[in-house]
Amino acid sequence: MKRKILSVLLTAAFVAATIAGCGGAAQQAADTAAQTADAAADTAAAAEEKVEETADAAADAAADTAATVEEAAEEVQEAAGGSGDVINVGFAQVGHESDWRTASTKSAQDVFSEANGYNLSFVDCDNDSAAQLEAVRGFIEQGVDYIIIDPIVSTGWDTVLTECDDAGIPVIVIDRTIDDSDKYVSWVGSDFLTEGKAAGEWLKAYAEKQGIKEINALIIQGTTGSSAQIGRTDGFSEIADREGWTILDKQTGDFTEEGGQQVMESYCKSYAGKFNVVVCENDNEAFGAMTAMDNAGVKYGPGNDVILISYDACTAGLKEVQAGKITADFECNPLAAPTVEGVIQTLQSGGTPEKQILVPDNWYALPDQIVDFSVDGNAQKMIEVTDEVIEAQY
Ligand code: GZL
Repeated sequence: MKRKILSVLLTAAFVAATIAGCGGAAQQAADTAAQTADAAADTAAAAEEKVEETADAAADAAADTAATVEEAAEEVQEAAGGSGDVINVGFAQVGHESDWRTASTKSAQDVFSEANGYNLSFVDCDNDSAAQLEAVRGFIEQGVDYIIIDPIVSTGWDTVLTECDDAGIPVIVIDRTIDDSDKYVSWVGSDFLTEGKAAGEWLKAYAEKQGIKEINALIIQGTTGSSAQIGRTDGFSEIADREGWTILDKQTGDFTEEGGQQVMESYCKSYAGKFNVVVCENDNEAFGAMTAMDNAGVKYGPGNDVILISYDACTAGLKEVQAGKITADFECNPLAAPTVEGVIQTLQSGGTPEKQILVPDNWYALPDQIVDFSVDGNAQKMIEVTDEVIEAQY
């Protein structure tokens, strides 16, 4: 618009000069005015172009600045351990070794979902302790809000938990325990020692009912050094020692079906005809032991030579109880994620959660194998395995 006004004024000047003075001097003046008008118009055009270029450059610079500011804001939020409403959770899971583990992982993924307001960083540590420590350090670098750990083994944790503490990231331990550090907010899980004692006290009562005088037991242990293995072995051994039973051997099957089968194949060779009880520290090991005993012609289950005891009581395990293969199954409940979420919500609202939160377990058998027994003076209730119970199991 300015350019247009300027052009009109200069043209008017040129015309005025022409009218005012015809002749040589006048012509010169007119020429000069025309040249001036052209130069002014060029200057105006150049000025406008410069203004437009400057405006464009300023707009670009402003856009760049805005982007930089947004990025910086996101980084600040990340550094503060999360952006906005979403709660960032890192979960270092043991692995994928058993039906129990599958249920535990699904429970966590269902609870810490995007729909529930979480961003879950999940690492399957494949039963590798070094990988698990690395996963936790990765969560620290990510700047998550909370770290959940199901510790493969119960020691070697204090250094990395100190790093979490220094980073201001609360740690919640789920399922297995950490025994060499207390730098975590809460532990949510089962009482493995009680599980072992329950299996022992049940066997004592069941053997009495069946008129079995001598117990010669073989144990297929879980992952060596895991609190689940330690608790179950110690609990059962405490009753065995008290009752004068013989534990012929204890070897780890690493909580896997393959491990259970390998150990049982060796047992069937080394202790042929000498054992009447097999204790598997989880159902997947029991499935493997069943295959090995089938192949070796060993009869197990109610009414047969060998009593087969198992832990976890997953759906597939209860089906084997119902089929008369596993004689009694001692549950370890994997569905602790909702309780862990409760711990996180308590922390979010500035509260202090309990340090230890026990998840209840149940014991399962068929009617003829259900007997009354107590653990540490507490009467125990056994649940009859039925289609409905199996349907409702994890
Ligand atoms: C027990 C859990 C054990 C299960 C196994 O709480 O850590 O690990 O008993 C699993 O099935 O592999």
